[in-house]
Amino acid sequence: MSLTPQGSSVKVDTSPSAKLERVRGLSQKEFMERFVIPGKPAIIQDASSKWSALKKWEPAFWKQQYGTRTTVIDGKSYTLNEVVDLALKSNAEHPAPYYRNIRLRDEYPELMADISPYPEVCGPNWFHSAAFYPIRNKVVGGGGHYELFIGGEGRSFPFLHYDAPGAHTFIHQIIGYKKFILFAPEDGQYLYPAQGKSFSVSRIKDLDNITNPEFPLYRNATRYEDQAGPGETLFMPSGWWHTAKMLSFSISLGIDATNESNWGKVTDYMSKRASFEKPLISIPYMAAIRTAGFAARIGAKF
Ligand SMILES: O=C(O)CCC(=O)C(=O)O
Ligand SMILES: [Fe+2]
Repeated sequence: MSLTPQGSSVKVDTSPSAKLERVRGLSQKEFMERFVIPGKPAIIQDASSKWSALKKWEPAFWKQQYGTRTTVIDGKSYTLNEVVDLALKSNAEHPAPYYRNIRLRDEYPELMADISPYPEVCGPNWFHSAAFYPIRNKVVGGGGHYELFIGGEGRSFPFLHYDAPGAHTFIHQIIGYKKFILFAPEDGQYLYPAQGKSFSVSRIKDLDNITNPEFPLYRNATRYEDQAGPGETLFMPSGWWHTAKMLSFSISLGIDATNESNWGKVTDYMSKRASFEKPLISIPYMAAIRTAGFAARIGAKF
């Protein structure tokens, strides 16, 4: 019999994780009413299931087309050949470097055709309105960029967080399988957010090994856990805490979105960040963002 010494690392006992609702065949209006406005996450099974990327973006494609291209991941330089080969060999004991948050339109503009048409059910996105283009890169987190992720089995996204700038996020799974772990915004109080400008990042580093003395409130949080495969899209409403872990070689594409349903949350997030990062110019900065939002709203159908 083994006794656990007082105050040592006792794993937090969590109840089984809840699953997400899976949907297909919904119009933009139906999806808005059932998920976006109530702020409910879901897995959409048919949003991007016809993209040519699903057949084309195999490992061999990346190696043939871009193998000699170099990139820096966590301070170390790799060729795309290495990124792909390491991701193919990756496992939980030796997880590969994660090529992540790569802006597709900037780095691989010719591949935009492979993710077209962008699904209507994932819109509207005010970040894509002409009103936002002049200031888009000034918005915290970029605002509406198509971001590419290539990684391997056993590798996790490095931290639990909710997305800047307080936007909704769609993660389209293109190749392989990815597990997502989510918590509702109101459970943020149990997730130990960092102080200061990193308020949307949790101090919990390893969700599979949470210890009670360090994070006692975690046991009160409801953990949602689900996975997406090729052609499936995770919808995460504004403010949902999350992280991800790859279950195989994986390629996905993420994008953040704002519209009438979450514009207030986006401006709250940006003004909170600005109060830490740009205290001297936060008033004109927010005025520019609110003006862009106002202009985007005019002419938006939702
Ligand atoms: O798919 C993933 O690895 C999670 C990505 C993510 O949460 C992010 O880029 O903010
Ligand atoms: Fe995220």
